[in-house]
Amino acid sequence: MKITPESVFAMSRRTIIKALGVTAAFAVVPPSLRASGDGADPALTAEEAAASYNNFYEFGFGKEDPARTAVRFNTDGWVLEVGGLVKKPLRLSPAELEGLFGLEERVYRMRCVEGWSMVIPWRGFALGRLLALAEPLETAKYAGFASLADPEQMPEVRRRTFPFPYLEGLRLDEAMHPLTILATGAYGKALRPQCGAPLRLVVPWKYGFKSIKSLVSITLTEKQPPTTWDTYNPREYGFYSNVNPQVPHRRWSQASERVIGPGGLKDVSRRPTLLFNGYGEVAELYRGMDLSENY
Ligand SMILES: Nc1nc2c(c(=O)[nH]1)N[C@H]1C(S)=C(S)[C@@H](COP(=O)(O)O)O[C@H]1N2
Ligand SMILES: [Mo]
Repeated sequence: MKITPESVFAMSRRTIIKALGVTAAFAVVPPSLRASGDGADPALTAEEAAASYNNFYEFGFGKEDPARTAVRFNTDGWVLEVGGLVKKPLRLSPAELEGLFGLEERVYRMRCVEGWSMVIPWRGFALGRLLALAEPLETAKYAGFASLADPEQMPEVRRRTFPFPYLEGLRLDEAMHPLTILATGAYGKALRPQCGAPLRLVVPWKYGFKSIKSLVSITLTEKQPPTTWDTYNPREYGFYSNVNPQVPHRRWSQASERVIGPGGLKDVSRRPTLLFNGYGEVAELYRGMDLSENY
């Protein structure tokens, strides 16, 4: 069904869920999952800014490149593979995923390791529900994620300027955490190419680079999977990459951030960065771990 983007925000949450044809059982989101983490209802980043200031290296290294070079990104016939240490390997299209799991709106803050942040209304479902369907084996401890690397469609993949495919990884308990979602939309409509169409990961308590775009595979493993940034520069980018104001990047402080607000790229205000990006409920995942050692 079609949703008019402009009318979506005029609707109540309940109406949105009805309009999306999502059953009530799927639609119930505990307040802690909707809230910004510190209780305040955050002001959404202007949609235009979220769609024109992007990191998506496959489509260029400049912030404005992906919006331009990804316009004709063709995602027809897309299949997400779930495999590795699972009882039931899966191959599902984005439409099949939406049919299986429904869609909920999640307003999350996104904090880039570079020091800027946005507040984005995603539309998606908990990754844990998909992983449960695949039935992880006892031996599975991690999930590895890979983006599409199509030289025909992605200029930097064609030029081989960076180690593509872009890879990411999570510990299995992080991947199963209810805050971790796969998004097929944002701002009430399907994801734009530059934002990771047709399907991306969103892990709101970690730096933005963990939220891998244009996802084609999820592989459960026993050992920690290689990730693009940790392989490329392990001193600066760790496997965990939890947002943490007390653990500086090697070249800059992470104590505060520039929030891109409702007025877009001209509406930027500085605020203190919060531990786990404000999503304190994930702290239990790291009990007993030294967060500056495991950065
Ligand atoms: N495949 C892929 N995924 C990616 C990236 C990328 O270059 N390639 N950039 C990451 C970084 S650094 C950030 S901050 C977010 C940006 O998401 P946005 O452009 O939707 O704001 O995507 C992440 N996912
Ligand atoms: Mo980022």
